[in-house]
Amino acid sequence: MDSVHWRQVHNYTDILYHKTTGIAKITINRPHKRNAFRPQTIVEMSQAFEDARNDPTIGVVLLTGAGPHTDGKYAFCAGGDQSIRGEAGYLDEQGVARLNVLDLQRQIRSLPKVVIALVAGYAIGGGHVLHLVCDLTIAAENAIFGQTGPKVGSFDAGFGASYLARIVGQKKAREIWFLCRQYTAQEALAMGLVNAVVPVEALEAEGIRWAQEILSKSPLAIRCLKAAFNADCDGQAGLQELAGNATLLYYLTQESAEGKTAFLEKRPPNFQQFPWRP
Ligand code: S0N
Repeated sequence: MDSVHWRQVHNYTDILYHKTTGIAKITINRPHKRNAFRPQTIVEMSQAFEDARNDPTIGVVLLTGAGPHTDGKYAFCAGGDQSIRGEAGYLDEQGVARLNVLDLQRQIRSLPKVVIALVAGYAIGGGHVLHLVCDLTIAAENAIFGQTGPKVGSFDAGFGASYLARIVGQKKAREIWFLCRQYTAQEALAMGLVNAVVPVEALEAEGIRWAQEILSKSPLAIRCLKAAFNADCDGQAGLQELAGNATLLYYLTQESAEGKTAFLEKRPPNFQQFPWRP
């Protein structure tokens, strides 16, 4: 693997945001809470993902959790911060209850770049759903996966249920939610929940290796494939995303440009020059 130099992009309170050639890295930085998120964490993650989306030099985003904590334990993310859970969601600085992680889940899925979760330690509750909605997951050998909703008075009936079932199957998804057990990295690999398991000290290097392999491929091909995988699960919203990419590709053609140019030149378009392909 080429060694990389990470450049810090912005000073956030709850996350770290770094970039290197082709790759952005978002690190949830609340290890004292096992990287549980509060509304501010989600706002910052959303801003970083938006920045990565808008940066044409970035093709892959790594999502991970800071650690280990001072007690030696690792966490990717332990879900919503239960200490600030109010009656209608997680309270922000102004005391407004929010469930804004749902917006982030959609943002990650519709990001036209590849998002790889690097999971060391706990990926639990809403933190488990976060890795789930990433395109790929690389787990450290110490990773622990699970849902806690029915144990702690919450549930994710969106991607957390239906997309989980698409990945691991209906029976296993129901087991995960109904029993709230914890699963090892090897168990997660066996059920198709993660793509690879590596020693914790090799986790970031492995993520970079996968990212660099992806970066050598065609950006538009990867973009359309991601939209196609989403379209299979996301109904009209998924089709809209896939269709948007079809429009993007069409805009790039001379055939599409002829329609615009003819309009601006106040003449009839000459589409006869383009074939009706088989
Ligand atoms: C992760 C666990 C298993 C780790 O256990 P361990 O190693 O024994 O550590 P602890 O001593 O328990 O924790 C260390 C310190 O970290 C704090 N902490 C851990 N998790 C959280 C958390 N989620 N919120 C706040 N604090 C947390 C501990 O309190 C402890 O601090 P100190 O040392 O000060 O006591 C274990 O920690 C665990 O089980 N954690 C709770 C996991 C959990 O239940 N998470 C919430 C699940 N629910 C959600 O995530 C909501 C999902 C969601 O966000 C959502 C979904 C759909 C629709 C809307 C929403 C939405 O709400 O936005």
